[in-house]
Amino acid sequence: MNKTGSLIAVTLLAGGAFAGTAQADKLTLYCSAQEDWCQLMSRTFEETTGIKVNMTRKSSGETFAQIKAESSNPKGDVWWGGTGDPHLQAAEEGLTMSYMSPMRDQLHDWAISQAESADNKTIGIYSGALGYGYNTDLLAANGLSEPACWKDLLKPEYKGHVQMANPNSSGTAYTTLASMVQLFGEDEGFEFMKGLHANINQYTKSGSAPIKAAGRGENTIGIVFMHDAVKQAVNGFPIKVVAPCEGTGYEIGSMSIIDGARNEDEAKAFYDWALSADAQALALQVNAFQVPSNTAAPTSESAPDMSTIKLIDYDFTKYGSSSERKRLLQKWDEDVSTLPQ
Ligand code: S7P
Repeated sequence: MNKTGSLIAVTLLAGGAFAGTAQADKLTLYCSAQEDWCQLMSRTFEETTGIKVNMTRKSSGETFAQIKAESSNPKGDVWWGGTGDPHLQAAEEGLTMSYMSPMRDQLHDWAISQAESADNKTIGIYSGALGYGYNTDLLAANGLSEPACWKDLLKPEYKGHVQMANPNSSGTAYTTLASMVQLFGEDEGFEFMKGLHANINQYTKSGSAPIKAAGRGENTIGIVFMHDAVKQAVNGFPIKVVAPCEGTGYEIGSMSIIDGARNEDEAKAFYDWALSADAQALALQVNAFQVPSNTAAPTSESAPDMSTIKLIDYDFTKYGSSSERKRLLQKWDEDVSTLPQ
């Protein structure tokens, strides 16, 4: 059997059996989920297929920028994880390729909608709601009131106590910016971001860093995906998770094959495997509490219950478009990040 044929055999073995055929082949994986999850996915795929994985973890916006910079000589094969908006932008800019996985009929509608809106150049692998978390010990020690809404975070008492990532590098932070614009309207959304800026102690590169810092007691309030805050609480840190009272945005975490991938067959084998229930169940081993896109994959009892959270009707097509993402980021750079604190 030739290389392509044997990989397809690996991919299509029935009943979740991706195992068996040892390959001396390789895959370059760009990963934008949490480092521990990226490593577990890489290791398990290697063990399952024999395909050697060279994985690099970077935040969503950073990975998008890297794929764009490498587009004349692509080095990566698959981009797995990270918020859907930059995956959609990559699709629109021709940086990723169309692929119809045989695993598609096992997925939730929202995962397939993500693919359909981008000519099948990306697909949903998980979803999760945006919110924030705070360190209950630090809040009490500083005599601060308990925040429950987005607008609570503008109170002067929280000056220097709030952390979020930079929306240029981080998909989480871009989701925050786009969510505020959709929730409050563009003018009020940017007024909110300006007011928030006055209370921010640091814009981090990675989206989950603010809540990890809160877990360690180095920051009080972190604006993050709720599942990233739950992970800190489950790991034993004094973190309370907030679904903001006004409502909130959410992500469809995505996966794409890079256009011009040097290892296209291996990329498709990874893609199919990553959509399986078995691969998605690995999330629970690293306390990744997103909602998986495979309908048969288990969800933890600790995961935020999306049905009880007031979610906005996030317009992924608009806010994942190249023009809108560039415009909002430029406006944030010029009108918000330059303000004195
Ligand atoms: O895996 C956790 C998670 O929050 O990380 C992704 C995130 O985009 C990566 O971090 P950045 O915000 O720094 O880009 C999310 O997709 C995912 O839910």
